[in-house]
Amino acid sequence: MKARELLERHRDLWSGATRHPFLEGVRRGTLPRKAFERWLVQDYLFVLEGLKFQANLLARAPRRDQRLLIGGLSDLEEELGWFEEQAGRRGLDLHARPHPINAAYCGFLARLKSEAYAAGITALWALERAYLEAWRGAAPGAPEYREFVEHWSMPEFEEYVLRLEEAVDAALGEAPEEERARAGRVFPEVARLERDFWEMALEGGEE
Ligand code: MP5
Repeated sequence: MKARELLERHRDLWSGATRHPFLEGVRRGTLPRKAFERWLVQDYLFVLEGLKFQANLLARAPRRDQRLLIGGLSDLEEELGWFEEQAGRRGLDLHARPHPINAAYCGFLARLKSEAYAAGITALWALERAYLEAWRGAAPGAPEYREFVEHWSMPEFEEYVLRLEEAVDAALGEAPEEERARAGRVFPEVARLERDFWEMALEGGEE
């Protein structure tokens, strides 16, 4: 099994994760400001958890993936600073409670810390690839959101996602059958959680 096959196998779910009215609103500039702000605050909390998840993955990574994951971690830390700046500009408080949908996604990542590396690297690739496709689909984006579209559409980010895909293929290539199967189930879970995350941002529910 290769990473690409997972994309093909779950095409409908993947489409739900990467195309959403939230993103259409970003593209056209019709997204309610509240929805964007909700997404911004919740995504900051998600990235904070993502940093811990990735640090744990690095600790277990084969030698060949260490540089890639260290680079990713360093970018993530910078991204947190960028979120803080963006939130400050908009007067948003980042000390919010995670929305239940966000908490579910973070819980899923936390549980992967005690699973095989192949499952973890598959999840990381899937969630980064989801953002690459989602934000690229919103390009060029309304002026007020353009910086965000560009952030996850940069060629450097695409390159990172491609390197992660190679890491997934290598990990799947050497994992025992049971771990490969688990990685195969992790992929659609990420796709569902990504779709739910957009839904949460757009629909809100409890703050
Ligand atoms: C990413 C993200 C991409 N920020 N938020 C969600 C819900 N999924 C994926 O991760 P990164 O580390 O910000 O590129």
